[in-house]
Amino acid sequence: MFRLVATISAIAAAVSAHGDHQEPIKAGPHNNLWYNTLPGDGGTQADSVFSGISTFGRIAYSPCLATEDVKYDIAFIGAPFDTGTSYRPGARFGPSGIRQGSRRLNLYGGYNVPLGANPFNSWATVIDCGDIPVTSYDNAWAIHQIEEGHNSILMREPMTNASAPGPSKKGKTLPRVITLGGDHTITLPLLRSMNRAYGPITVIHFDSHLDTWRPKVFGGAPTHQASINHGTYFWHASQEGLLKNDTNIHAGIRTTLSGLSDYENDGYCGFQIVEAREIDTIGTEGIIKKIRDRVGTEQPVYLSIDIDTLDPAFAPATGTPETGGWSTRELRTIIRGLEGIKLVAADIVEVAPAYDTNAELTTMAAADTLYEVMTLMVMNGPLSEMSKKGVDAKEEI
Ligand SMILES: [Mn+2]
Repeated sequence: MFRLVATISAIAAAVSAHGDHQEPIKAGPHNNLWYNTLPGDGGTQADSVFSGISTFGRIAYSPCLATEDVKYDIAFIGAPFDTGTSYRPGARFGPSGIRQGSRRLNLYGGYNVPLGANPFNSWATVIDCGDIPVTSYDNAWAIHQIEEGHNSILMREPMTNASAPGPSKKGKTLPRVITLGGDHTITLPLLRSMNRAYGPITVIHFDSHLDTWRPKVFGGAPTHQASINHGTYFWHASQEGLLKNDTNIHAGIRTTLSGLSDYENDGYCGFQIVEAREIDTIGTEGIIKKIRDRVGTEQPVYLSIDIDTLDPAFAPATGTPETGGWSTRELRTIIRGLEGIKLVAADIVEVAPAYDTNAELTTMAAADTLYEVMTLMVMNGPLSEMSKKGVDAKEEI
């Protein structure tokens, strides 16, 4: 009995001691729980990293599509759509899976050692806007919903330097948007939205597949709607003039083809190809150089990442896995090599958590990859300042 009392006293003393160092929680449903007065577990004051509702990296949630009152510099938004998939469905659960996989990102504060910056503690206001409501019964309507939802978030005044000129078509500074897919079809409505803001845009595309297939080749196009899917969306984007001519590049490609004409068609769509196996000869540095040489640092760039860029050993939970891919370490290194490129928006797609390991390999890889992307965006400063920064970065190479 004495030992029990002594233990309780010790706990009470420890809680009291911690309480001396910690601001009391002022609001929230858990504010009366003594253990939430304990300091420093990396989460919000009301929750630890392993409790509470998931947002990307445990950043603040705001239902941006329901209100225009909230301001941000970088917004995460989910597009839970997977009815354009040719093989394994399930990417509609990608946004919630990636958020779950991202919980521990800022447990120790979130400082990115190789890039020397902290995307969770910077000039930028970063929030999670939740998901765009997407119907699973009508692809045409879903694609329309994704374009309009994305555009609503993209076209607002950012928190920082809202009145300064920026790189949009109208010369404005806009916030950046990172979209959590969703199968890769979503990139078509996202590029339509980007086109309304920036005009034709340069794309860096990480994938094991080309995704420029002509609809007759991929899926057979029995109807117009069937012609728009996760293997053809870049063909449509090219036809619609959404891609800036001959400045786009794929990296990580290793798919089988209907024939070499697929590569010719890819060139017509405005892409250069970096094969996954090139890493064996030119390494990550060689791949980074090819991408940088292709897109430069002067123009706005859209970044689209299919998680199947990674080998299925590292990311098994995806729609169309291809062996022979890069490791998570290699992809993260290559993405960090894009420092100084004007990333104005990004997506990560084809994360289908139902096929993941119990250890959350794929959702964790997606979250960590986006951590590199958001760090690059923060390092570039507000879009109003990107021109100067971009030139500086180019000179350093
Ligand atoms: Mn793919």
